[in-house]
Amino acid sequence: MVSRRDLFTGAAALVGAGVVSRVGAASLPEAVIMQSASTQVPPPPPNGRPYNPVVTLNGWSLPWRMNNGVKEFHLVAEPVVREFAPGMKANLWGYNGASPGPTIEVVEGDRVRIFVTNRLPEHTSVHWHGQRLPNGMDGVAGLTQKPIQPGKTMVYEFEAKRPGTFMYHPHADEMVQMAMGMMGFWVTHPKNPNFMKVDRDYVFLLGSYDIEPGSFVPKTSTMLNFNLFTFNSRVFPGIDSMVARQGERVRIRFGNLTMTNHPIHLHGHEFEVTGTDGGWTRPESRWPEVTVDVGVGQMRAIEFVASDLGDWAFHCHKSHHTMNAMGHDVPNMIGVSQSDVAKKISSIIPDYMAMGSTGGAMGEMEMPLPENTLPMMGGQGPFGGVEMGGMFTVMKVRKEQKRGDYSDPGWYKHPAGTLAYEWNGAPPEATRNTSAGGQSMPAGKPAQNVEFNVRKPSGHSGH
Ligand SMILES: [Cu+2]
Repeated sequence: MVSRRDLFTGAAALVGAGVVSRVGAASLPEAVIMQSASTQVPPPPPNGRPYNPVVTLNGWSLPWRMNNGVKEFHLVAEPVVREFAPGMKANLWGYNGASPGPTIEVVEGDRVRIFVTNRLPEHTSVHWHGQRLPNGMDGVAGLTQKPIQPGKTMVYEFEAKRPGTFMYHPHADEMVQMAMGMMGFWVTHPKNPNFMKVDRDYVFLLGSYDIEPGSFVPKTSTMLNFNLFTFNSRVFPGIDSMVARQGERVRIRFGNLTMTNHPIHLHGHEFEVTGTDGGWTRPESRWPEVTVDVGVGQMRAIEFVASDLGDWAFHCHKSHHTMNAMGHDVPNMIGVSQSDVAKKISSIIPDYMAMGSTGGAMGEMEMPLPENTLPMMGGQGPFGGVEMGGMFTVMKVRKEQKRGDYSDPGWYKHPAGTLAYEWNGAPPEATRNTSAGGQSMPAGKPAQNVEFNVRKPSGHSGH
């Protein structure tokens, strides 16, 4: 995993690798750009009202300046290069050097002024998803404002009325601009920093891209056949782990700006949905879950007590969403002996790749990959290949993790007697059920006389 966590200390003084200051016109707040794709833990707020900052997974929070009581931010819409995981970079559009853009953190009741400079080759706008604001600040090009032309800066100004979780994204050429990665997170903290206080508060956006292996730019007309599913435009093993000290209360907030729903699943703990993009849920309306489905355009905040030590998987439960770019058009050859068929086909179709005849085990397939793509699954865990990529990361709960420490503690060391183990007795006689409707395949006799279908999936239609 990546180890990092550089800090910056607010708008005035910037320290840390990856943060570059770009001074604009004198009247504009400094536009800070981010060049790193690793998680940047924000410091306590340097001015304004106090709050407990969120931690953006593989992202960062945008510094601001105070100007006569108004919190001023400067967003720059621009082309960016985003590393999805080591070995693959994409040319996206984003804000201030990264996609997703920086998280904007304000406090309930703050007067907020956001300068948006457009450095894209086409016009844009910014919609502040979920906010109560004057209609003319809602950012829908053509409906509530003129679009922001290339090279121009427009100013949005409103009071952050409702505490909670929000997103921002363009409402101008949406299909292209969102497929290119233009989106960001917004958190309005409650006035009272003790309201629904948690020990750790993680945020990220769910994303999807269609980037052909070997190419660098997403296809923007794709509606269903996406091949990269991301947490904050990173894919496992490029996604940082989340960490918690045992017993801490953890909140994780995620917003969905993809074209489909994502059932997000946490192992080893039950959680409750405590917030949506419409606000905090009432305590009497909550129930325990281990998976929550996040619809398109929705946001969910979940909370749980990190009670159990370990490395707990946290992922989208659609198995195609925990695969990376390759392999979405792979024929199913389970049960078929392929000894040298694959080689012959490869000489005709260079990028041909078949699933193993005993199942997937794609994490262990060694296929030559085109430049700039990722194996379908690729991360190494302490016990071998983790056969997932995409929307997958790990929630690491440790006794010794210090409060406020977000550094990766490494892999969990399982105490004696708490790890699945091999049974070493004699192999059992197989029980065969020959009653109507059930018949086992004879052992050791693959395929012959057995009819099978090789079906080539056409993509993700219908997911
Ligand atoms: Cu998903």
